[in-house]
Amino acid sequence: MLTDQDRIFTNIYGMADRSLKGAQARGAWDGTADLIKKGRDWIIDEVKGSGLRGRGGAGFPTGLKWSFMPKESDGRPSYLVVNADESEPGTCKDREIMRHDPHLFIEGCLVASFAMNAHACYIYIRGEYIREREALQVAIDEAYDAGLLGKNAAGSGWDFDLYLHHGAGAYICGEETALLESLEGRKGMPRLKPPFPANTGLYGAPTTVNNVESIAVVPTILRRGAGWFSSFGRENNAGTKLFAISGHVENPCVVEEAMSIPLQELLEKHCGGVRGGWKNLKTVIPGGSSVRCLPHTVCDDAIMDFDWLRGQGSGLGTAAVIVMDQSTDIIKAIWRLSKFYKHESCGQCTPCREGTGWMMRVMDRLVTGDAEPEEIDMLLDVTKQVEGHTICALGDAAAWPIQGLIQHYREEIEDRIKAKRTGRMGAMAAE
Ligand code: L3W
Ligand code: SF4
Repeated sequence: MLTDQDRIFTNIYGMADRSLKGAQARGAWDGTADLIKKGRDWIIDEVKGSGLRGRGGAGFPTGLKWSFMPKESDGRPSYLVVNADESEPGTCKDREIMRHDPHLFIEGCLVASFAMNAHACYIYIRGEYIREREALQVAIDEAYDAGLLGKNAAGSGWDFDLYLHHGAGAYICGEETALLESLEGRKGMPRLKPPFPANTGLYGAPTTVNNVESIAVVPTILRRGAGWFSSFGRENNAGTKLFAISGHVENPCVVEEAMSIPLQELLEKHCGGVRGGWKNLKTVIPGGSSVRCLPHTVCDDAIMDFDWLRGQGSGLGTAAVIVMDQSTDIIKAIWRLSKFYKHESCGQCTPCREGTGWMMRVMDRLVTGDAEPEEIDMLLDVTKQVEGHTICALGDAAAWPIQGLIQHYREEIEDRIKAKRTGRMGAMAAE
């Protein structure tokens, strides 16, 4: 269990002063130059040793990703790009960092950029986050005025500039290569990987794209030590983590907890539990909408980390925990996600462009019970044709929630089709 002293984000609810002065009083920008003077290898080794895995959805080891960046310049600049496009349904954790604890994040941008030999960092923030970008810009301006950014940033000897770029509201721009396209001024469409951004990223130069939370935790990891961070959670699932809990709980919230906390403990300790009690729980989507749901029977033992949830065919994703109680029409809930993915598909690859439309149209019929029973297996088959056959992960993201629905709630779908048919036949007999 995490105590208040263990929390990295001390102003997540905006109760304290978020200005530079307030942030410094809570420990931000403490000894930044000393951290930088310990050198690149030390920083990357500490991040590797901490076990930090990317907080944006994929859970890729952060230190390893940084080590893909070239150590020496080949004439091209290196860039850090921070993905602040936070668009995954249910996800609102980075928003709290940017509006209430922006200085920890900005300090992280400097330290991480130095470790990757980058003199410039771009933060790509989603268009709808208007108040957040205002708060962040105020903090960036404060940091420049105080000499923490710019030439000889924070007295470290490293020249560093930080730019805030506003997105325009497309989910796909949260995919790292679509984000880079958008940053370069083109339509946000994912690129084929490889090459990975570490090799050919922004403007063709070596680039690392990291999530806001991944970057914001780094200064504290360096100050308190890799061993401190890795003491939370299970092996390979280390650290503290922001969870965004929404849906049918008494008090939805964003909270920093230890990784690997049991789901029931997370909900009962911080959210007042499931509306109507634990037995009233129907399902949980544990990692933003792009993963398979967990039925109640699995939720009883659920551990909130990358490996446990993957073992159940689901995932931690962005750790946006969407809770649904027994009153939920689960078919309709997943149909709504299908509609979302169809709308957000960029359309450049056929399985996703056509598949998301197919899936949504069958889901339309499942919701009303107007489908033929054999369409359930046909829909499952379509999800398999989409999964793993697309340029980016949006295709998988559209397929997995439907697979979870059919895996865990097939009976409910069949009952609805049966009820509709019986009703139809009853009406025909009455005629
Ligand atoms: C160099 C290699 N770099 C991998 C890098 C790669 C990327 C990271 C992870 O995200 C997830 C999906 C959803 N050499 C490398 C390499 N990298 N191999 O590591 O890469 P990857 O391909 O595993 O994932 P991804 O395409 O970056 C897909 C989740 O993201 N998702 C979440 C969306 C979240 C939001 C939000 O609101 N925060 O939008 C959406 O699909 O779960 O697992 O940097 O370059 N050999
Ligand atoms: Fe675009 Fe979908 Fe293909 Fe991704 S999977 S590149 S969103 S069409």
